[in-house]
Amino acid sequence: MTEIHTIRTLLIANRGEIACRIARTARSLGIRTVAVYSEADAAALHVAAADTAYPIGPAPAADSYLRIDHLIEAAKATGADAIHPGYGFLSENPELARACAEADILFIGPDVSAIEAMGSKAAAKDIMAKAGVPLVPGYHGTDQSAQTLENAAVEIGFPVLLKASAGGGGKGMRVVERAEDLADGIAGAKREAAAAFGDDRLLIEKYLTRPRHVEVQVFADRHGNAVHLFERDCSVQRRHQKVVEEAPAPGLDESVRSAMAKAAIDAAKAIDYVGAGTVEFIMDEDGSFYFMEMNTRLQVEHPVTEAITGEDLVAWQIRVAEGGTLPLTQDRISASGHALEVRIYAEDPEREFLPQTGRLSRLTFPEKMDGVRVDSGVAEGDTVSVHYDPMIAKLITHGRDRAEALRRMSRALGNVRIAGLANNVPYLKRVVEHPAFIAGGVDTRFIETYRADLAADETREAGNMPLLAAAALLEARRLDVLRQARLGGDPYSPWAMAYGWRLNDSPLHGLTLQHDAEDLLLLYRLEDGVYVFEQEEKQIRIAVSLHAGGRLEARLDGITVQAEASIEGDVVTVFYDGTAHRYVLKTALASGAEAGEDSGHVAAPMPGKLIAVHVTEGTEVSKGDPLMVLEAMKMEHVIRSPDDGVIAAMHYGAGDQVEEGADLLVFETRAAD
Ligand code: MV4
Repeated sequence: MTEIHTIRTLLIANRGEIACRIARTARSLGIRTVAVYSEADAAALHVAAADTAYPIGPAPAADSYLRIDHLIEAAKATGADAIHPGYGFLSENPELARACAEADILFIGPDVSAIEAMGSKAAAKDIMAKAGVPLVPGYHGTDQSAQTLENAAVEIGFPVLLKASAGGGGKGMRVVERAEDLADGIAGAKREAAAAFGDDRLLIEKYLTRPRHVEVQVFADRHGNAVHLFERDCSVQRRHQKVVEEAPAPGLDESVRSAMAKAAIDAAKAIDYVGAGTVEFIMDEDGSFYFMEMNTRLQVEHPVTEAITGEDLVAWQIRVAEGGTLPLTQDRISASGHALEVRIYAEDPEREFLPQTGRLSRLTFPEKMDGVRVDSGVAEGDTVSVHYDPMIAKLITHGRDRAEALRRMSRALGNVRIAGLANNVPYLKRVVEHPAFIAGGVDTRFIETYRADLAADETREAGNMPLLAAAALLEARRLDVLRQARLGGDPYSPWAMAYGWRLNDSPLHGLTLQHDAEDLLLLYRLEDGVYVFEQEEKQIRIAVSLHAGGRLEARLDGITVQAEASIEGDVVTVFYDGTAHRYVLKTALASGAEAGEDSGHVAAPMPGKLIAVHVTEGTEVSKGDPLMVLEAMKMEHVIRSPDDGVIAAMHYGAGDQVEEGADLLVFETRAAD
C-alpha cells in the first residue's frame, strides 16, 4: 500500500506565471510555499506570491534555475518537503527527480524511469508500439546503415520525414520528396543531427503534409488508476512555438476522440506513469492519429483543460504526489463548453517576432470578465530581461461554445494594455478574428497559409489615430507645464500662459511621429484649447481631456471617442477599439517653411530652454540637420531643419528660455535647381 506524505512546504523550482500559478493552488490547499529566485528576479512577482523566498544564483538560468544543487540546498534551508518543477527548466530532467529522491524530498512528477523512457524518441516509440499505441508508419530501428535507411524510406513511401532521434520540438527535421534525393537527404540529416545533438541516429516517418497537433491530458496515481481529461488542439504554431491552444479540438469526430483518449491512457499505463502527463499525437486529415511524444510535466496550456473540466490540475498533481488517489474516476470527469488560450509575448510581429527586452511601462489586463482568466508573472514596471522566456501572460477564455469563447478572447485581447515593449497582442487578435480560424480550420500550416492576412496593415488602422496620439501627447505636456507653473507658485509666469492667449493669431507647429519605421509630419495649431490639424486642404479639430488612469476622452470633429493613452517620454501609445497604436515623437519642429514656400519661421514646439544651438546666420543646412536642442520636461528635443536651405536670422541663443511657439529663427529654402 502506498503511504501518504502530507506536503507541508512546497518549493517551486520555477519563475514567472507558472510559479505564481502553482503558489496559488498550494496556498489554497494550506501548503506553505517557497519561491526561488535569481539575481534578476529579486523583485519578481513569483517571489511575492510565495511565503518564503530563497536566492539561487546569478541571472543566467544555467547558474540559477537550472542548478539542481542550489535547489536542493534551498529546499533544505527552508524546510521544504516537496519540489514542483513547473514546465521548462528542469521539469523533464531525470536528475532533478533523482536528486529529490536522494534528499528525501517529494518530486511532483512521475518516476525517474518514466521521464527517462520518454526522453529518447526511438525508445519511446518501441514502448508505444508494444502497447498498441498507433505510430506513424516509419522506421526507428538501431541499424543506421545508409542502405537500411534507404530501404526503409522506399518501403514507407514518399514523401518521408527524416528526424534526428535525439531531436525534438521540430529541430533536425528534413522532408524528402523523391527517391533520387534520399541518399543526399540522409547524409545531410545525419550531419546536421551530429552537429546539433552529438548523435547522428535518424528516424524515418511517412510525412503528413497538413497534420494537426492534438494532445491528450492524462493523469495517473500510484493505485493503478489512469484517466484522461480530454484533448487540446495546439495546431496553430509558429516555428514550433504554440500560438493558440484550445479544448476540445474543434470538429473532432467522437469516435476519433475516444480512440485517441484510449490510446493516451494505454501510453501512460505502458510506462507506469504517475501524475500529470500529455500524450501528443499528430492527426491526418482523415482523422488517423499517431503517437509523437509524451511530455512528463504540467504543460503551459493546461488552463484550457481546467476551464472545460472545472478541475485544478495542480491540486491533482499535489494529491497524487502525496500518494493519494485521483480525485475523480473517469466516469465523473466531464467537459463543458470550449476554452482557448493565447500566449502574450514581448516580441515584435513586425520584425520577425524578435523578442523584446525592456521595461513594461504599462501593463493592465481586462477587469474581471466572465469566462476570462489571466495567468501572468509580471507586473507593470517590471523588466523583461534577456535571460528568460519573454512571455508576459497567458489569456484563457471559456464559453458555452467555441464562438462564445472566441468572442470573449477577442474582447479580452482588446482590453489588454501594454506599453513600453512591442508585443504580439494585435497579432493574436488578428489570429482569433480570422475567418478561417473562426471556422475551426486549424492545422499546423495555419500561420503560414494566412501570413498576409495576419500581417499588420496600415490601411486597416483608423486614419485619425496619429492625430489623436499627437493631441494626447501635446495635451499631456501642456498639463505638465501648467502643473509645474502652479508648483512654482507663479500663476502669471509665461509658462502658465504659454497657451490660450493666441486665440486668433495662433502659429502653425509641426511635429513628427514615427510609426513602424515611417515618419508622419503633422501640422497643427492650438486654437482655444482645441488642436487643429491641417491635413491637405482639410482641418481636423480634436479636443482632448486626459483623466486619471490614462483615460483619454476626445472630441474628433464632433464625435466623442473613449480611448486610453500611455505616455512615457517621447513614446505615446493610444489604445482604441481593442488595438494599441504606438508612436514615437521624433522631432518637434518648424512652422512656415512648407513645401512651396521659400522662407519661414521655425517655432519652439513647447516651452523650454535652448541648451544647444548648432547654427548661426548664414549657415547652410540640409533637411533634417539639427538646428537647436530644446530642453523641456526634462527631455531634449532636437529641432531639425525642415528643408534644404540657409539660416536667414537667429532670434535666440543657447541658454535662452523660450515660450511655446516662440519664433526661434528665420529659414530660407534653397531655390530648386
Ligand atoms: C511530423 C510532421 C509531419 N509528418 N511528422 C514538428 C515538431 C515535432 N514534435 C513533430 N513535428 C512534426 N512532425 C510527420 N511524420 C509535421 C510536424 C510539424 C508539426 C507538428 C505539430 C505541430 C506543428 C508542426 C509544425 C511543423 C511540422
